[in-house]
Amino acid sequence: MTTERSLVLVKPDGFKRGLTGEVLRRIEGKGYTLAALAVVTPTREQLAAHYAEHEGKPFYEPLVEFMSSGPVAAVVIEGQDCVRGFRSLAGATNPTEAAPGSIRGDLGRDWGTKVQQNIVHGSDSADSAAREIAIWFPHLGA
Ligand code: YYY
Ligand code: MG
Repeated sequence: MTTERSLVLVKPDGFKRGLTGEVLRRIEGKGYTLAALAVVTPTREQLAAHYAEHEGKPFYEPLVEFMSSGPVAAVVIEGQDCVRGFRSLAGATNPTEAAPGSIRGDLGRDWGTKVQQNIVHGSDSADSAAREIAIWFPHLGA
């Protein structure tokens, strides 16, 4: 059994639409626990670190612009295989293609902008989770 942590963000679109509680309900309903929770308006520096792997891609600038446009809820979740498990709860990156039943499939859609406003971020590996948790919660140990 692998108990691990993942970093979840309720992005500015989800936060503004009042969907934070709905996302947390799904996380807790799945049996994951909340290890940390904060509301923050991301700085460009935080986003540059968080999205370093995407720097230089065509969607990078609009993504950083969108992500810094308002508050997000940053959440550290904990549970067995929760990195993969939350990615499954979140659904495919493009909300138009995300399966019904998933957060993005049920609640997101492509708003016709350059950035897919897809409600949530979830770490894609245990290594990414450790790196991202250090960005959003520097006081938490790995
Ligand atoms: O991990 P995930 O969020 O599902 O997707 P990534 O490939 O890591 O991309 C991060 C973020 O960038 C995505 O949630 C939306 C945005 N994005 C985009 O606007 N256009 C793309 N073609 C790919 C990603
Ligand atoms: Mg990703």
